[in-house]
Amino acid sequence: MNGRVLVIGLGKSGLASVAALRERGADVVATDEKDRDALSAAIAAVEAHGARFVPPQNLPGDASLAILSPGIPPSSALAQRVRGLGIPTIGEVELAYRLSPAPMIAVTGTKGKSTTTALIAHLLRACGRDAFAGGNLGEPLVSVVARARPGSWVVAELSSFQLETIETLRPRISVLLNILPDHLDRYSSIEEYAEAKFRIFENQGAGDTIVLDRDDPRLLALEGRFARAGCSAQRLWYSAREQFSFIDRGDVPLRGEHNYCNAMAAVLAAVAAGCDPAAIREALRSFQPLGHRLQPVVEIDGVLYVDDSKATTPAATVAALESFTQPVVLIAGGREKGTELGELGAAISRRAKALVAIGESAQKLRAVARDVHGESAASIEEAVERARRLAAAGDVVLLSPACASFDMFSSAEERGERFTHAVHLIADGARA
Ligand code: UMA
Repeated sequence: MNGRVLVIGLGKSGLASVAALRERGADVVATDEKDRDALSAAIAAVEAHGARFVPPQNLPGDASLAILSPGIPPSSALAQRVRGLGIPTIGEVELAYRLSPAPMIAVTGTKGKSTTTALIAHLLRACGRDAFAGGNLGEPLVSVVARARPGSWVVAELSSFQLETIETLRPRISVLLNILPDHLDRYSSIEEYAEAKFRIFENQGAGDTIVLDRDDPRLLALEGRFARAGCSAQRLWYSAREQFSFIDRGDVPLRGEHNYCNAMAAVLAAVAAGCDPAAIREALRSFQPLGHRLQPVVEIDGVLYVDDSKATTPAATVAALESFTQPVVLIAGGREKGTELGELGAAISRRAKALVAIGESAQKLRAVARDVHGESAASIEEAVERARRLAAAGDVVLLSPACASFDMFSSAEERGERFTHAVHLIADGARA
């Protein structure tokens, strides 16, 4: 790659872009708005790749391309300044697409993206294909595509943030699972958020496939739009209310109706990729759920502890609550993202016997769930202890926060690990 490239943001996405661009011989300059002291490890990594760090006030005017990290909105002052210098700006996933030797299956939606992405990759591999999964899921897409070959499939989880900065990205197969309120701290409305997600289809055409949930009214309404735009990509619709020809509910090794929907989407994507339906059905049974998603931890004194730390939206927690028939002691709360809590409050009242609230949103959650017994805890360890006292044999203690983790933890994974650790300490005490 010729010329100078500016990488903006030095988290996972930015550092992976620096590495990929340097491997292709680009002259790379990188910047980040964090305090320089907090950036020492990132700057060392940039320099180890033979690239150079510049503070955001010293941007190079001569860069021919800029790569924006998903956490930095294109409307931010920094991104605007870069465009003001006349530097064309794309996101890391657009860069990954341009560098990829393999066709892409892209998955978006508000909830279920990671499970569906991992499931598609699992189904393809079990059917003898070479598949690599990544993107919003964790490993940056630009690193994933470096391992792919022309005969492979790249299975990409794409967030609305990542889709805001695509240009030519054209999935061979796209999957849109659902649109529910999320990230309303970045978007002015759910419509604006939905439009970012709909960009997944914008370059698709003849020979491509679009997989969608017919039960989501925002998605069903897209059919009119596709028809008006003369979209020639094939559409495959699924519905939990209709007969599905490839699998039964009993074939899905994951809890909850929402996971049946994720499985139907994944199966259709695998069928579109040319896998044999009988082999897909067989492969589905051996899928291992991803961590921190309705993951059973251990049973103590007849109480099942479940880690659903990756539920970072109210809708995800509602789905989690609805996947149990037993009484639930719910641990929830954290940093809100501007979403409505009304429906969650109703689901807690319907399904939970008690709520232990944590983090910045603790008071607000207790207020919307005032019909059930509520307590607040200052740490996840205290929350586990309170939940243990509130639960009786036959109950479930469920960590399903409905919020982001960043008020108390560095990530949703760390929150889940701290929960799991606290639960194991209780289990050890119970055995002693
Ligand atoms: N930064 C700035 N200015 C800003 C914001 C951030 O300079 O205005 C800098 C920060 O100082 C930091 C860097 O940018 O050094 C962080 O970049 P980032 O926020 O894009 O985070 P990454 O570590 O690169 O992780 C990103 C995704 N993060 C976001 O979209 C916020 C990860 O998704 C993704 O896994 C990773 O790339 C690899 O693809 C996380 C996420 O929360 C899990 N996603 C949202 C979600 O799932 O709801 C969309």
